[in-house]
This record gives sequence, structure tokens and C-alpha cells, in this order.
Amino acid sequence: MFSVHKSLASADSNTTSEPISSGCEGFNFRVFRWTQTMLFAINEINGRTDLLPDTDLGYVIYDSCFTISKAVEGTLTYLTGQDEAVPNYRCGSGAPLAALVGAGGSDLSIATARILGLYYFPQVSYSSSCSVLESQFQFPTFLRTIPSDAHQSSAMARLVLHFGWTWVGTIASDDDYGKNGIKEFKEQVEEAGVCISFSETLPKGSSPENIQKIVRAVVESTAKIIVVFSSDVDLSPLLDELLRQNVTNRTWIASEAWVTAATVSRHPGVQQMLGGTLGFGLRRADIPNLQSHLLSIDPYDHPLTEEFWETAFNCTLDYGRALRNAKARAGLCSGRESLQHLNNTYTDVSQLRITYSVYKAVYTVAHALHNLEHCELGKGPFENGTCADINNFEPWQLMYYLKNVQFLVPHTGERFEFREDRDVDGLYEIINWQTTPEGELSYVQVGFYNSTEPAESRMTINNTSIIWNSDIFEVPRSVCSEICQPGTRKGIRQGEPVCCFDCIPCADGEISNTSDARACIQCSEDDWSNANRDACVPKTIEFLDFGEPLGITLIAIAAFGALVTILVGGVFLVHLSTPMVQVNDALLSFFLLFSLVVTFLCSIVFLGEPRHWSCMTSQVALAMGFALCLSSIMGKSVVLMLRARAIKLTRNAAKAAAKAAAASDQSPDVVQSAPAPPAPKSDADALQPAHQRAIAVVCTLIQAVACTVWLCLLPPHPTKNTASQNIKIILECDPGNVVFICCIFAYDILLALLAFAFAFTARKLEDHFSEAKSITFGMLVFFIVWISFVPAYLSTRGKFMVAVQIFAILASSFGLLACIFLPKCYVLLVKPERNTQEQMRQRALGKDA
Ligand code: TCR
Repeated sequence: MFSVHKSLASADSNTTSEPISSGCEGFNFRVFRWTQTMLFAINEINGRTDLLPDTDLGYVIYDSCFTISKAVEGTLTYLTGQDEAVPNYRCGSGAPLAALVGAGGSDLSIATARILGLYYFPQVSYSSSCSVLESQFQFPTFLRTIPSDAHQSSAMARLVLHFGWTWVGTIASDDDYGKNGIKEFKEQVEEAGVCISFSETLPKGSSPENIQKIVRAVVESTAKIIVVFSSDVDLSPLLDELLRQNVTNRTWIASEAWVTAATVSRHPGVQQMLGGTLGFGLRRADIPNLQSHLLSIDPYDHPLTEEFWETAFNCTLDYGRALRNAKARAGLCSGRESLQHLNNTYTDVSQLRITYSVYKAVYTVAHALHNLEHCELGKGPFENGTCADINNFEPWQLMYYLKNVQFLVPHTGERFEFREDRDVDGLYEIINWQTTPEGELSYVQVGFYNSTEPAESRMTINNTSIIWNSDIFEVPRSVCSEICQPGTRKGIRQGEPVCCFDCIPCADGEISNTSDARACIQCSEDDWSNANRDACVPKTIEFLDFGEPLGITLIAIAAFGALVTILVGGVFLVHLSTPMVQVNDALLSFFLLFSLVVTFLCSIVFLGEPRHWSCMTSQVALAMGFALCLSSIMGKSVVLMLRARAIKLTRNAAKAAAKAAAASDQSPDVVQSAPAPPAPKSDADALQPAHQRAIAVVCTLIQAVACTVWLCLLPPHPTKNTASQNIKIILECDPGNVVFICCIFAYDILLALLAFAFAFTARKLEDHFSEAKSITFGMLVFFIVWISFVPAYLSTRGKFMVAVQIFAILASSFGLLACIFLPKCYVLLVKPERNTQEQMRQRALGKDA
């Protein structure tokens, strides 16, 4: 059974007349070659003396017209032996039917095998490769000389994976062959992570809209690789449309049915579009005398040869029929035309693949019959060692011999036998369509696939010998999205296959160091992502170092401050005995100077990498320094305040006395000469320098105790601050406990406020060279510095916070130094004449008056 025609002639579907089996149209030269190959093989066998020497093979050829209904019709005809429906011809009628060779396509074979299976009638197929036919349960008498498509689908999947294509389109013919082949291919590639861009089915029969739809899918898809599982007949309409729309720049993966189909590759104008096609072909064979047999065909042999002749030469053989035939061909032919010069698939014996399969199928049947005929009585395989009779055997008896057949194929020497599952091994050539210099497409073998090899070595392919579409040697790429570089991650696109994704850059602090990463990795706490986001790099460590310009500047200023303070101390020592130094207790002044030196120097400890000792020293020294400094100032200002209060009291008393005197009619002179009231002197003198010092010392000691407790319980310690800034680790001092540090500096503030308050009340006092004024002023500077420190500190980050802190310390210390000691030094060094007890009193009294 062969599909010599490509389709049924359009059947009338109305039921007004008796329906008749419709005719066929579209002569298929390739399939006709197969039928002639069968005849050739039968002739060869009949001519042999070693194979079926006493028996001749006959044949009936039935044309299935590529349609299931015709195949079923033919099968029933075979089985019933009713000649009525036999459209073709038969040779050797009366002899028992041995086996059915064929039913071309898988869908036809499935239909016929189901019927034949009922009667256990053997069928040997040469081109039905669908994996469904493997089932011995469903198709008990089906055998084939072509490997199952399961192998081909795996081979295709392997090929796609081999070239790293992850985005492919598929087109399948609308039959068991195409659908099953593509299904198995898809299953395998999808498992390996390949995505299917589109999946189309070729319609049977003409359907321009469906073809249009497929072309649109091909054009719109970004997939450059298209796998087509179809026979050449079904593929042709699509090719025409693709050519019309000039769709190029695709690489086609061909299934066995069209990889060597001349109807496709010799189609005019397809070189551009189909060059570079890769596909799997059955192994090619040479059958030496076949060509001469093909060429020696007699046109008048039977209706099929007649039709062949007329189609091949586009003429009409029989004059009488030509007149009657409405669609008479151009001219008449004699039947002696030369087939030699016919450039036709029929005469082309360079690609004997399915042809060879047909040849093997015939030989299989012949060998089975031979074995059946030469069964030794008593040693036969059937009940009680019986044999079957070659002239009158049952189909199941032949089936037994068919299954166990073993022979060497003539000419090629191939050893043929069915495997346990009645299939044959999957051996394929990988074929590449390359444009020849003449502008034609040639089939070049570039690799091999052998299903019997272990998985790794099944496919051998010579990448360099492949010429791809548009004549390039570079493997085409077919991916939906290019791989995501390190530093990015795959982001799924809603509703699209997994192969289509966006590459999303990793966020700050996250990296991906592999390509195609699914997620970014968070860097550890001490690390941060680099600019490319492909590696974690250690965060930069930040602290205010001694060596850097800012550090050096601060040290210089601090050292300068300390030096100036010491110089002032020196000046005071030199003028120790003068009233300017002695007034309001010299020792307190030295306390004050000493504390300023401490604050100046402690600012240096804030610099450098924080350590345990430096964190403790800097904070404590600062707190203590200020405590001593402020309590000394307070000690001084208390006295000033008391004196100012005394003077005020005296003045009030004097006013009261004056009023009283006026009332008792006394002259104002008396009031003037009245002795100064004794009150102020006694009040101020009540506070001895010893008391002042005690105040300073006690206030400092309180701070000292607080600091000691702090250091013992929760001492400040160095920490790594990774939170405040992403790309840096800031080394800083952790105060240990916020409450403690707040209390300690709050105490300093309290002292400062008290000192200021006392000095402020005494600011008008002109005594002691206006010391109250300068203290008030100094404290104001001190407050301004620390108040402005707060916003400055809060708005800076990292090491500059330390710098701001040091600045505030230095500025406030300089402020105090300048305000309190500069005027005194001025008098001591530049205006020593003012530095007398007399002067002081004069000034004080003068102002008082
Ligand atoms: N198996 C196909 C039909 C087929 C075919 C071919 C048709 C094969 N090879 C070559 C024409 C030409 C392979 C089937 O349907 O199983």
C-alpha cells in the first residue's frame, strides 16, 4: 500500500446520488519510486535461487492517496479478496495473501493495523514511524523497517540543546506523525529548560487562513529556530506562503519525512529561506540495479505507470482518450520518450532512504516466507512440531516467522532483524542543506545519531562543517532573552514563558556573581556591593586619623591652645604677687588654666582609631576637664555675685539713711561723708578663698565620682557602626549607656548655667578689673559654641561628627581662655601701671561714686 497520490479528488458531499469512492489526484513521484522499488525487489527475489527458489512472489498495489479512508478501504479489499473495489492491479490472483507492505503515513498504518490486527494479518511498514505503533497490545501484527520517532524526537531535542537554543517554534502536521513527534520533542526540551515560542499545526487539505495564521506566528516570533515535524506534502502550502512573504533568517529543523524531499529543497526560490536547514535522515543506501529498473519502466504496464508517464512528460499516451478527456494535456506522447533525461525525483537514486526501507520490508516478508517454506517437518515451531504449508498458511503462522526473521540485506550487507519490541534501532544521519555553487541546495551529512550508543556519545556532530542560514558558519542564536550578566537577576515577565525575562540590576548591598542568577545575594554586614554589583567588597573603614589634613589641623590648633594656656599660666606665675593675679584667688585661676590645658589636650584623644582606652579617656577627660573648668569659674563668680549683692545692699542702706537724714533736717554733706556701710565687706569676706576652692574641688569631685561609676558599670567602648552609612563602617565610641553620658554632661551644663547666672548678676560690678563681665562674656561664648554644636553635630556623618565635636571643644576652650584671661594678660604685660591695689580701689570707688 502506497500513497501514490497526494490527496483525494474533492468528493461531492451531497447525498442526491449514490456515493462512490472518489478518485485521487496529485501524483507523487517519490512514492511511485517506492512502488517500483517493491517491484524491483520482488523481481530480484523471484530471480534468486537461494531465496524462495520454488515459490514466486506476487503483489497487489493499492493507492491509499494519503487518506485514511482509502487505506481502510484497501485493507478491507485485501482481507475480503473482493476485486470490486480494487482500483489498481493485481498479479498472481488466487495465491494466499502473505503480508501487507506499507500504508505510508502513520495515521494510515494505525487505521490498517487495527483492522489487520483483528485477523492477525501481518503488516510490515516502511515509513510509518509514529511511536504509538510501538504498542504490541494495540497493534499485534505490526512490524516496521523504519525506526520509531521516539528516537528522532530525542535526537532533535539533543540537537537543540547542543546548540544552546532555548527559544524555538514548532510546526506539526495534523496527523499522528507530526503531533506525536512534536509532543515527544517538546516534552524532552521543556524538561531541559527550553521554551516553546509558538506551536502550530499544519492543516490537511487547503486552508489558506490557517496557513496565514502559521506564517504570522513565524514572522512575529523572535524564535530563530523552527522545528517542523511533517511530511513534504503537508509542508508545501506553508512553504509557498512563506516564500510569498519572503520570510528568511530562520533556521529550520527538519524531520525525516522532508529532510531529503526534493519537492521542498528543489522548490524554486527556497535557497534563501531554507539554506542551513538541519535534519535527520534515515541511513542512505545504494541499490545498484535499481536505477536501470526505474528507467526501464513500461508506460503501458498498468494504469499507474500510464499516469506516471503522462504526468512526467506532461502529455497524453492514448490518442482516443486524449480526445475524450476534457483536461487533455498539451500533446500526445509515444511511450518511447527517454526517462534518462527526465530530471525528476523518480529517477533520482542518490537519496535512497525510505526506498531502502521499502526494499528491506519486501525482503523481510520474503525471508519469512522462505523460512516458512523450508520448515523441517517435526521440528516446526507450531503445535507438535508441525510446519505451515506455503500454499495454504494462516496469517499468524507467517507472523511467527516475520518476528524472528534474520538476514543480510543484499547490496548493502546490513544485518537485519527486529528487536524484542519489533522495532529497529534509531540510526540517523544529520543532514545540512548547503547551497552549492550552482545555487541549488545539497544535502550534506554533518553528523550521526545512534540510539544504541550510551547517552553521551549518541550524537556526533561536526559543528564546523555546518553552513547555516544566509551562508554563515556561526551558530545562530535563538533565545527569548539574552542571559543576565552578573550584577543582575532574572525578573519574570508576567504571563510569558520562563525563558523570557528582564534582567533587573541588583539593589545596593546585593550582588549576583553568576550569570542568569535567579536572585541577588545580600552582602554580609561588613561588606557592600561594588559598582558592578557582582562582588561584595569590604566597606571602607572610616575614622578621623591623625595623619590626614583635618586631623593634623585639629592637633595643631589643640596644641596651640594648650601652649597659649601654659604661657598665660607662666605670665601669671611671673606676676604672682601682683594684685591682678591675687585678686579673687590665684589658685582658682591656675585650676582654670590647668583644666583648659586638659580640655585642649583631650580633644587630641578623640582622633585616631577608637580603642578602649581612648574612648574612656577622651570622654572622661572632657567631662572632668569641663567640670573643673566650670566649677572654678563658678567659684570665682560666686564671690563676685556676693560682692555685687553687698554693694547693692549698701547702696540701699545709704539711700534709706539719706532719707532719714533729710527728714531730720540734716545737710546733704553729711550724707556724702558718711562712712561706707560695713555690710558688703563683711559679707564678701565671709567667703574665704578656701571656701571658693572647696566649691571648685567638691563640684569636680562629684563629677569624678559619677565618671568612676560610669567607667566601672558601663564604660564607653569602640564600636563598628554599619547602619548609619551603607558603604562605610564608621569606627566610633559607643558611650556604653546613654543615661550616664547624658547625666555627666548635664552636670557640666548645670555648672555652666550656675557660673553664668552668678557672673551675670555681678556683671555691673567694676571691681576686680571687670572680672564678672569677662566671665559673663566667656560663658556666653561657651553657650553659643555648644548650642550651635548641636545642629552641626546632628547633620554630619561619620568622621566629621568627631571633627565637629573637637571643634566645639576647642572653640569653647578658646572662648573661655580669650574672654577671661586675655584682658588680664593685657594689663599684666602692656599696662602694668594699672596693676596696683590703688588703681583697683580707685576704679571700684570711682564707679561706685
Ligand atoms: N514517517 C511518516 C511518513 C513519512 C514520509 C516520509 C512520507 C516518513 N518519511 C518520507 C513521505 C516521505 C516517516 C509517518 O507518517 O509516520
